Amino acid sequence: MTELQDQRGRGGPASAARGIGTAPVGAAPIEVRTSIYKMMVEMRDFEKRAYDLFLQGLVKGTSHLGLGQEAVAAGFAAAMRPSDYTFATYRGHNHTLARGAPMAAVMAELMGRQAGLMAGKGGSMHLTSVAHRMMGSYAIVGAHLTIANGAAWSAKLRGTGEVAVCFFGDGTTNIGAFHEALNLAAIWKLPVVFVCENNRWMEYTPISSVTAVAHPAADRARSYGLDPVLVDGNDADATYAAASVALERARAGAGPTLVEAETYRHGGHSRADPGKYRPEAEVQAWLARDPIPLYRARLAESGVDESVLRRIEEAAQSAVDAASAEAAASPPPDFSLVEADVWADGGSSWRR
Ligand SMILES: Cc1ncc(C[n+]2csc(CCOP(=O)(O)OP(=O)(O)O)c2C)c(N)n1
Repeated sequence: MTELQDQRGRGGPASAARGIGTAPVGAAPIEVRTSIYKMMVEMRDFEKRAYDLFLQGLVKGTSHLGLGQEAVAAGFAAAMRPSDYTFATYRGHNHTLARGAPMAAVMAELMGRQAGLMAGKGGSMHLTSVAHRMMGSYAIVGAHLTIANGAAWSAKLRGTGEVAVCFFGDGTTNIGAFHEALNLAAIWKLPVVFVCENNRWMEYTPISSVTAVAHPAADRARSYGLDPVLVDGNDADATYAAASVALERARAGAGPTLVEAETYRHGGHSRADPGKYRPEAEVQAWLARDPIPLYRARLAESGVDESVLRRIEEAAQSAVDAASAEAAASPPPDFSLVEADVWADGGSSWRR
């Protein structure tokens, strides 16, 4: 391996510009790869519909789409065991769906309906489903890295073999909690995988303008005694391969991994942001590397029949139609729920 372990399958526009080589990645079994494609198509259709429903005034509050970043969520989720934990940011729709949370409940949550994942009281930025080991979407940048450490420490003490996987953006690497969490995880050899989804922009600021190194996560790994891992985040085979290695390492007791997945958000930072501050050539270069058509072509090359791919796509559309209708038919949360789930005992008697 070179100084920077480059696990990227094809290399994005950025890597081409920097002349970083491309490394082949071991392909997963074809059933796993078609399931990854299915996940990505469902995420894409779900988020596009969520955006339409936002424009119609039906999705409430703010939301942050992961359009363009699906290969990170899908590749990792496919490699995880059902008992592993996910921690995500406010850009967490894809990660929640990837862990198997029902689409109708996620859509209803975005719409503030009682059938929502948290009875419509959390909304897009707080998606959580403990039953699916989706341990929350965190709006405070960096906060959840230390919480993921807690879950990993608990798993280690209990000897369960569970791994905590924590997703965050490139901007998070300049937050104190990032460094504290990485250091503690390394010292205690915690079974945790930190995944930086480097989409190059932290809100409206390019990460390159505020960071002294080219790879905001990978270039800092050595500071914690970890090997740098850089992966093409738009290549689902590459994210799956990187996830498999990191999860195995964690389960074997070898401690944390810090993965930097290079990717791009197709839209703006949050719901109403058109993202016009980004250079058009950059946007176009990344749109040309959309992870979904790339993966579709790769599967077709690998012998997956066109009819199979089309069935997956039609089924995803039908699932989103059904989920949206079910969510829209649900009422807003009943007032009686106002004090439910606000404290660990499910009530608020502790306040009195
Ligand atoms: C501690 C903290 N500081 C600032 C903010 C405001 N804020 C919300 S999102 C964001 C950008 C984060 O960028 P990044 O980590 O790259 O994630 P991305 O949105 O690209 O997924 C900021 C600064 C916040 N939510 N929390």
